[in-house]
Amino acid sequence: MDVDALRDLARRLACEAGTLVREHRPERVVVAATKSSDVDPVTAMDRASEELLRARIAAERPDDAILGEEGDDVPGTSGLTWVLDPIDGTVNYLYGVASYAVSVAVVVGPPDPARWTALAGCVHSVVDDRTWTAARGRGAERDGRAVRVGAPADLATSLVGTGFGYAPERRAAQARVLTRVLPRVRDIRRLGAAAIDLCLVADGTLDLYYERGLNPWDLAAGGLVAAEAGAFVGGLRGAPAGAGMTVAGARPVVDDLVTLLEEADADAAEERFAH
Ligand code: LIP
Repeated sequence: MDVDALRDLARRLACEAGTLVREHRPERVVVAATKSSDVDPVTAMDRASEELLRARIAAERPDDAILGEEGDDVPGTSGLTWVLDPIDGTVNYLYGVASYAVSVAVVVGPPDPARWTALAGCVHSVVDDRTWTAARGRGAERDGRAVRVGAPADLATSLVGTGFGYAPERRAAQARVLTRVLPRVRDIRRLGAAAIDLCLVADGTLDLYYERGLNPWDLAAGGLVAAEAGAFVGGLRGAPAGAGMTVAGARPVVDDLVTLLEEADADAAEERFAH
């Protein structure tokens, strides 16, 4: 696999879709539809960005499969799957909060974070044009310069990113976990786009990150960027990163966060607490 060529293609696709999103943002963005809940929006631009990405991949890599947030899965014969988030941070895009990105990754194996091997990826931050890239075994970059994960002294002085799901029960459980985490860290940042959060861990802007409920397209590219920058990227109780929990950060401090989240049952099914 020429992972450098795959990384360069991921960058080109993410930046092209990012230009579309930036240059064609309407004065007033409206919700085109809702998905998993009334507050889980999709906009016309989410769909347009994904259509562009799919068209380019079909033209340049016709044998590859596609797994995208807004469209149907496309099967392939090459064994490679492109994992697409056309706008990660859609609520931020909707309100004009400047933290949303196009995320493009390519993986080999089953299109499942627990079993795939990520080969290359790019996260392009639309508003400020920051672009993080990574290729397996080749390290991670931001705007063409190598990045390394920060080395926080301890959990108590760590700046931690996190996020919340779209379902009320999920949020109630995440709020409960937050009451256990907040007293134990420097502070929390809820920036609203997991792909960017993971890349901010990669370049040391955030010390740690955790979130329950991520979809494959939220973590595919950002997770590789963080891992190639030297971060641990995984779940709880030895599980891989995925919907159950995604945690990222430098060892040994990230291990203290993992322990805290395990003690707080942060990966427990919400029903356990819905009373
Ligand atoms: C978002 C994630 C974010 C999470 C939101 C949502 P979307 O993805 O990036 O971290 O907190 O609930 O899942 O829906 O904007 O692609």
